[in-house]
Amino acid sequence: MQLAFSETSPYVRKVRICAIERGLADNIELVPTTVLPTEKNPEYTRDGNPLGKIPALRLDCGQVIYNSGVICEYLDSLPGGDQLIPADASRWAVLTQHHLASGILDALVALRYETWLRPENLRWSDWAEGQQRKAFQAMDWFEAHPEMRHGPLNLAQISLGCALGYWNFRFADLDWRQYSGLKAWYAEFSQRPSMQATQPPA
Ligand SMILES: N[C@@H](CCC(=O)N[C@@H](CS)C(=O)NCC(=O)O)C(=O)O
Repeated sequence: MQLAFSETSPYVRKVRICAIERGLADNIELVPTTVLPTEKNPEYTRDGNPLGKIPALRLDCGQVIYNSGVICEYLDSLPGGDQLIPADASRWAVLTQHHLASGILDALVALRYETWLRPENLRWSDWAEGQQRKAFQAMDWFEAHPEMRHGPLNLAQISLGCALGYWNFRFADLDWRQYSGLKAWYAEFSQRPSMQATQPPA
């Protein structure tokens, strides 16, 4: 399998962590892929994801699947280590929490584009503040629900770890350390070998 990849993408990181945790990483070749919402990558939009977003996973049969959550579900369907998406009644909670943590990423990635890519004279501070607010609202929920951080490793925890890692990577000055439960959890979670092996560049 081939994964369209960038070291800085937190969505790619989520997929890589799932692959490592399920013992599948050796089956995946990482293909460096440059994407930006303001520029077309003709080869990748033709042969990979027409939306021009990473990650996308090319299966050995040639089929391409994209969206990090869909790819993680696919990896979880393959024979490997413990399932990251439970099959029992907790499945829907885990998938919903995964979506919430991915929503932090969506807000932070949008904020990153707004503050780094968009020309200064076109920026809209209300919109940027709205994205920050969404991220903090989701953090409020995670802080108030410590039970999701315990128990067997699952996709929601991985997604939350990637969100906090991206937050530190791109927005070190936007402090989230007031969330003492999340801070303590992340200090431990970020030591997992799969998190260490997929850290964004310094
Ligand atoms: N919902 C998508 C989001 C993927 C995404 O936005 N990836 C960013 C890189 S971190 C990207 O491809 N940006 C390029 C663009 O938006 O055109 C997923 O979960 O895979």
